[in-house]
Amino acid sequence: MKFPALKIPSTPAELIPPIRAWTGPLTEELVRSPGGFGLGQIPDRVTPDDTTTMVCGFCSTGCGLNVHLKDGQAINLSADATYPVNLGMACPKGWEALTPLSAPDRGTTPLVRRRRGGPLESCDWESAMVLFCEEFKALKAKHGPESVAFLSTGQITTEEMAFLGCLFKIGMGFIHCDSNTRQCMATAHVAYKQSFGFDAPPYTYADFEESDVLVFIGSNPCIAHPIMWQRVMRNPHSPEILVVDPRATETAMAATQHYAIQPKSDLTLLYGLAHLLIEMDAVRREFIEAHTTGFEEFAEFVRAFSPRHVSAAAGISEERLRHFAQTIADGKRVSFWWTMGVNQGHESTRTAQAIINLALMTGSIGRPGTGANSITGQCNAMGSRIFANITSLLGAHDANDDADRAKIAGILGIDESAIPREPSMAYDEIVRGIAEGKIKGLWVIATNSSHSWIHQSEFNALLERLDFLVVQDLYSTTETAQRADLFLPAAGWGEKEGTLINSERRIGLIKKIRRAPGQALSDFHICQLIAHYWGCAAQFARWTSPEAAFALLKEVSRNQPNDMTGIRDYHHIDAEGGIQWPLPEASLSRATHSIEHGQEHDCENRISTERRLFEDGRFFTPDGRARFLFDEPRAMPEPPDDEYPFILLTGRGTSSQWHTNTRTGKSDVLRKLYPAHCYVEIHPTDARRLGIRPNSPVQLASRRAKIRAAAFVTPTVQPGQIFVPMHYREVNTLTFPAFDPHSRQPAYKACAVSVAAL
Ligand SMILES: Nc1nc2c(c(=O)[nH]1)N[C@H]1C(S)=C(S)[C@@H](COP(=O)(O)OP(=O)(O)OC[C@H]3O[C@@H](n4cnc5c(=O)[nH]c(N)nc54)[C@H](O)[C@@H]3O)O[C@H]1N2
Ligand SMILES: Nc1nc2c(c(=O)[nH]1)N[C@H]1C(S)=C(S)[C@@H](COP(=O)(O)OP(=O)(O)OC[C@H]3O[C@@H](n4cnc5c(=O)[nH]c(N)nc54)[C@H](O)[C@@H]3O)O[C@H]1N2
Ligand code: SF4
Ligand SMILES: [Mo]
Repeated sequence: MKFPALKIPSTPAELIPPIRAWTGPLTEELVRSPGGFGLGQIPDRVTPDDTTTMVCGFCSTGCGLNVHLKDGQAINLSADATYPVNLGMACPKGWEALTPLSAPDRGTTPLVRRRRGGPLESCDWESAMVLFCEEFKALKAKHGPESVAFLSTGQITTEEMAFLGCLFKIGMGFIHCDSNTRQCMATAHVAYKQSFGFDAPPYTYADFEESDVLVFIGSNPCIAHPIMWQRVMRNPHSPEILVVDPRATETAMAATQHYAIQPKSDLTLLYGLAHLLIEMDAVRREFIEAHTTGFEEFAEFVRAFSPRHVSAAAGISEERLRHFAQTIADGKRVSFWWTMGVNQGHESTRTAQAIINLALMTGSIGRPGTGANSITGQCNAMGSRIFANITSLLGAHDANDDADRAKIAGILGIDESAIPREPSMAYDEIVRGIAEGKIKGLWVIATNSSHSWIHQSEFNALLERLDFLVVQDLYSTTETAQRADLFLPAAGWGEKEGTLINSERRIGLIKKIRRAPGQALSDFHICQLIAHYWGCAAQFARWTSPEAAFALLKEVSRNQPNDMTGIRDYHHIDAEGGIQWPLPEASLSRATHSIEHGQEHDCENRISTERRLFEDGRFFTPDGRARFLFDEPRAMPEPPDDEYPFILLTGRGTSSQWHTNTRTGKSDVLRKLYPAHCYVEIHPTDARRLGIRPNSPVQLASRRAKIRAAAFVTPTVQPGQIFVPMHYREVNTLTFPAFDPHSRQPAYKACAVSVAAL
């Protein structure tokens, strides 16, 4: 990185004068003035001494939290009893959501590294912006528009994601970008798109309460989605709860049936269940004939998946397999739920579709208590899947369809030729691009890739090869930020406005209930600033505020399956307790019409709080039919052998830890609720054989790294398998970089390791 002459450092954070609200155009003068960023005022939708409701910014459940303010400062929060998602409940992270915002390592000014190996030093925004633009422009001029990429997130607002994607591709003229949603939801996205014609999780949380059979596959909601699990616990039908997980998780222990299958035998198991359901004649032929295609071929295909064959592959007795199938056959309202045990695998898309196939063949979709339901992860994974402008054109449009291009260009007020036609590389391809010297600049926003990406040591070594690395985060201390050439301090949840879309497609609002520290800016505002300095602000003249951006996104959604043109504005979302898509404008005018005729007093009451998709049996494919999609199962990419005889499973450890712990690690309360150092769950038989005692140190080794962990001797893992939570930095030094061919999602959940006492 070359370093231009810059005015560094700027005014220390504590000397910054009181912040004035910024309403005018983004002039150089305003930008230069540290007080000119419009950070300070609590918008008028929040009253300074009152309580306001907003959604939580951790997981995709999207709970409503009441934030209590005094003198314009958020002082406390509580779970909202009226919000339709959580009905007065919250998990430890939600209760502690304000604490991480006050952490001492918050970024308060931009930071720059003037020389390789040197420290990160404070600078002002103008210098940071000049550097950002000069470096990326120089790379573009020298190496072309494919030489700079960004990696972003499912954890900023929908408006910010959309702005970022448009700024990068349309304004700055680059092509390659992806987000941590690839690590998380890419499989569900591709599976739904191929099977249903659109990325559309069909359920509403009421389905947790209305099912009589719930099947959870590779999903541990007790830990990862505790409030969804509370909804299951409210189910009044004494449901059968089936859990498919190699581990006896907290969820499995609370279930009525646990199938501790061999890791990555899900696809075979699911085809085996389809085989048995056909054999038992437990399929709904009328539904299949009216609403699907490909069933006959699928039925022929699963003939080979005899109970004997499946039992051997999955490690489940034939008798139990039959019991599993019989439970589905006996259910009146069967729902299937899956999460990362499915999405993070080498054949994950077909596995997710094997679940979808079971729902289709039994007609378990479009009715209360049913569905093939992917539970999402991050607070705005759903926003990222549709509006990030990364893999598809904004709002799930097609960058090579002329009508779509014209529509988006018209809404954004830009020249259609500015929209690139080239597809973006996926996350792993961007990483490969760095290795091959094609990607030379990287901008990382709201993700901590240096901890969370698979085969971490390779990734971190590759970051060293970049000419310029920018990291935009709340904290300057993250593993990724510590490697940056330029760090941009971001405002977090609670310090900005915008919308998040939860697992059941509910659009919820976050509000600004406190000032960001120092000169930290919202990601939205940083995009405005970059547009200004890059010289493309004219293309973003309509993106004046998050709410103005939301109005654009509403238009983008018009006539799409996720049509949300019926949402009026942020106040409407607030008043409704969140609004699920779709809500086309037409449905709202019907409501208004009935008010005029005196049938309804309050049009808001017209929107039911729990809506599911496909009630009419029509899917989003061109012929309106869902597809049965399937493939032969393939062997695990790195199976255990003599040298590395254990299978390493990874995932969430406790409900108090969030991913790489940059936020949850800042709370004294949460830190008391989980082990401080990396631990490994190992079966007592294996522990005894290897001379490992409870709590003693062990070495875990894969072909890529060796790490140290404390032994947690427990029968919840099977012999020959171990589990390490993803929250500890070490874990991804071990993982093996294999990817599903359709979704390119990393197969985090299984690789070969050895275990030894230390
Ligand atoms: N507390 C907390 N909650 C979170 C998060 C967090 O970091 N902390 N993160 C959020 C995010 S982004 C996500 S994506 C979700 C993840 O939510 P989940 O997917 O429920 O959580 P994981 O623990 O990653 O994985 C679920 C289970 O998959 C199992 N598994 C491993 N291999 C296999 C296999 O081959 N087959 C099957 N059937 N199961 C297997 C693991 O044993 C694990 O119990 O959680 C969200 N909620
Ligand atoms: N081995 C293994 N690895 C895994 C997984 C696994 O199961 N096993 N799960 C994968 C999954 S599902 C996921 S989702 C990923 C998660 O991996 P990451 O996304 O890397 O994890 P986070 O800790 O959530 O990182 C988010 C970062 O964004 C910052 N941040 C928070 N809010 C904002 C904001 O508003 N603006 C900005 N600019 N920054 C913000 C936080 O401080 C934090 O540094 O990990 C993946 N990695
Ligand atoms: S369950 Fe998820 S959304 Fe609800 S309070 Fe906990 S972290 Fe927040
Ligand atoms: Mo995730």
